[in-house]
Amino acid sequence: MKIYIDGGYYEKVDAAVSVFDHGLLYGDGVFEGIRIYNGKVFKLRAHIERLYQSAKAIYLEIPMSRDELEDAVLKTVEINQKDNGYIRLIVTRGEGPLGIDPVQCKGPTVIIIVADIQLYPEEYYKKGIEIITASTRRIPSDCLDPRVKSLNYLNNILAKIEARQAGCQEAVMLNTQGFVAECTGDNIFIVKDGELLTPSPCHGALDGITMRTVLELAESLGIRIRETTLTCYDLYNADECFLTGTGAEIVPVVKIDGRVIGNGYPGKVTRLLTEEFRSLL
Ligand code: PXG
Repeated sequence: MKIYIDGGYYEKVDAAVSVFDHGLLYGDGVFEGIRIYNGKVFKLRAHIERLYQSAKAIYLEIPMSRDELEDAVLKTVEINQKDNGYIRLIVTRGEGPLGIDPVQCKGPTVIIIVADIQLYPEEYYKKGIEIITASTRRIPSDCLDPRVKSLNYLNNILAKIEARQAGCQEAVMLNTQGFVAECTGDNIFIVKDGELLTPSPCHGALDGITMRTVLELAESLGIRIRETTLTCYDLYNADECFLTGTGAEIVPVVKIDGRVIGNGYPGKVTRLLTEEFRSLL
């Protein structure tokens, strides 16, 4: 495995950043998770764009152009000879003094890791998964815009622990008003009366690239779509529910907080969108 750090390539054992890097000290940085399918990087430009927008929102200037970063990602994939896998692109504030003020940081650290992806077992896609609502809320958008994919995932991690303790893989996170935002690492959709509904970023969701892809697919299939306000009541009474994310792709949900969703099996719209999504890869 060859890891890119600031223009150089390092073996895993030698790939290191300073303990004074503000990414480590304060979670001060941004990242992307990207898939490689059959030798092709999926939606690379969209991920690069989101990374730059996250960085801009936190006053972090990435020390290379979008084209240069895209080339660096493609070169790292090529060097690692990965036809199917996962790319973690990270930009931290870089090394600086012990203190939150980033003014004396030397400059951002850019890291590209190409690795294997830990996939959900196929059974989850066939049968669907059970999820819970976490008591840990999503950080309100008036504190940190949910579209910033920052290195600080603490509240998502706390919600993930709640999911695990309940014997589930994922948890729904509500915003501080009690509306559904998303899951810990996935966006959430429901189907109700033939319409496809998902919370919008203004409710606390990351502007997911898989979410956008699914909305586009649905539109092209003539399915009515709406980014809207959802409550737990809406989830419990949905005809279908599924999650989307770079890691999960599209995973059906068949039980939420002990309530069976629809008939308890992955629904028709979910299966159709999954088929269409897989045909893109
Ligand atoms: N919400 C959150 C909070 C996320 O972190 C998504 C939604 C889905 O977005 P995309 O753009 O991927 O459709 C994410 C993405 C991991 C991992 O290692 C997590 C994500 C992506 C890739 C890997 O757990 N989260």
